[in-house]
Amino acid sequence: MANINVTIPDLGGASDVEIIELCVAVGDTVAQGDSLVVLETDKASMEIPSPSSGVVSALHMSEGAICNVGDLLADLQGEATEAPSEATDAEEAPAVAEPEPAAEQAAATSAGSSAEVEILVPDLGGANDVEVIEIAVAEGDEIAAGDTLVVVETDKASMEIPATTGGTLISLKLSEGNKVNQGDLMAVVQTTVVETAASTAAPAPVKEAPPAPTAEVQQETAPTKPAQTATVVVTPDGNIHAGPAVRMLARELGVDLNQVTASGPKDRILKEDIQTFVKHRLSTPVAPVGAGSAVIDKPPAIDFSQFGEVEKVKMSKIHRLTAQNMTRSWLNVPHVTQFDHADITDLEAFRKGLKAEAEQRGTKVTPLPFMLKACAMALREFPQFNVSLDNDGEHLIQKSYVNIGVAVDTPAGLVVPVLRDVDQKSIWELSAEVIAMGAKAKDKKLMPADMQGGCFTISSLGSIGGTSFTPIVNTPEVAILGVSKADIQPRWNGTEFEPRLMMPLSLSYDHRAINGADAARFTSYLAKVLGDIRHLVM
Ligand code: CAO
Repeated sequence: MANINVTIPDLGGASDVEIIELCVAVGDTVAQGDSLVVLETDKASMEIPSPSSGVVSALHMSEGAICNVGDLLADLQGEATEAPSEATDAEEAPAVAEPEPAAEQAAATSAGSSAEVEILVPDLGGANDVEVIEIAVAEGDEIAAGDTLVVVETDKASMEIPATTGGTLISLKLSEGNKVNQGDLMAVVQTTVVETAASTAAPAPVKEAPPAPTAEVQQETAPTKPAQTATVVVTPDGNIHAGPAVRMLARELGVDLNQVTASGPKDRILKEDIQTFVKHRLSTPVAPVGAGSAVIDKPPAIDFSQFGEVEKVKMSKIHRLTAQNMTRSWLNVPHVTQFDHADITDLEAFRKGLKAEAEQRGTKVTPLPFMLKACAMALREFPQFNVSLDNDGEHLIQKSYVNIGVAVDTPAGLVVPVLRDVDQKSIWELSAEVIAMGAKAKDKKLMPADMQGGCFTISSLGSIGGTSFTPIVNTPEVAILGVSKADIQPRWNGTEFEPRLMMPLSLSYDHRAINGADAARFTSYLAKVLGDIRHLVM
């Protein structure tokens, strides 16, 4: 049994590096290569592996401690894994696998003041046939010592293999997908050699394996060749633990690692975690801008054929667009619906009195043109309803024109043609336009311009039935009036109940733009105007 002092290895030039995780405790039995601690520089995290198997007899650092190369990290009681006779102390122990003499060829030649240096694959923590997943350089590149040449990936970790020397990369021997082993030739770098008497006299072959983070060992009895692992866990965003390959995949897919749930050991994000995240996102509608960060899961897919015969029917384009618009409005707009009734008894008497004249004019007057006219007046009276919210979240766009859309149900889907300058048009004009637009809509003749520029929408279900409903605001408008079927109801006139024709009004509004009191004033105003249409001429 030997007492092995484990010190902090070369950290790629980094100093004052923080220990972010202790992986062992005093008394733990560790195998060679087991992680002792995890360090984090501003660029990367790295695990410091145990150079030998044994029992941790002392830990000289705790989480949060700042360390530098050579600092004493831990004591191990164990067997030295290797005892090269030529090495006498840890300072001389190589940081990486010494090239085997058999593999050492005269691969480098001195060229006056330059030499070609072969860079070999270092010890990969015992892993064999490791895949190259990324080539970080190209032939002709000027590289510095420490620059990443390639990224390899074992089934446990990704590792960046850095250049051991700077210079011009004159030959790259690997490509993506290659399987590599320790000692394989990765690249040849032409580097400048500072000529010394020795180098001039006998230029030595240069063959280097890159130093990966490793634990150097100071051993009292015999030096131990350090184990090699290069589990580089890049963590620029705080406590995220993800290897370079995972990070690269995240970058390619535009995935924010902060949002990914890690399933690897010690909360490490794995490739599968990214894939799961992306799959989930693709199948989940993301709330549009303005709806905060809410993400709502789709209901699970169900095979309805298990319950009976079914047919899959394609939605029309209008139907699909309507679905999107409705979802967007529903998710963006804080909706409130204000209900009211308008007494249209007198209006209906007047309207019916127009029947003969309407026939003469070749048209028909329904309650809708009166609704349009009353809403146009209300929009003038309450201009806060004639706005859109600016996307900057800080402004309202106040409109001076009064264009009102009318929802029309067609076999192809719901469309909303817009009637322009409603405040300036007569009931006759509006009647003709409603009929014309309704016909155009049903004949699929509406042009995009016919459906743009609305300030407010009326959705009338009065010809069908119902007592009230909650229409969805037709964004970017901020309010919509739902009209239900007028019905005779008993109303107290002060001395008795009398039958009155009451039309239900359902005003949905965007509570970001309009407050409830204004909504109540708006519907009260509509009820007043529709209750006595002499107000329409005021
Ligand atoms: N209460 C009672 N009766 C009403 C009414 C109301 N609120 N609104 C309309 N009516 C009556 C009309 O007076 C007419 O009856 P008469 O012929 O006896 O006068 C009858 O219902 C049919 O009216 P209409 O639907 O032909 O005309 P309109 O002006 O009310 O509507 C338009 C025009 C284009 C909206 C219509 O053609 C249409 O498509 N209606 C379908 C309803 C619809 O799609 N609404 C959109 C809902 S989507 O959210």
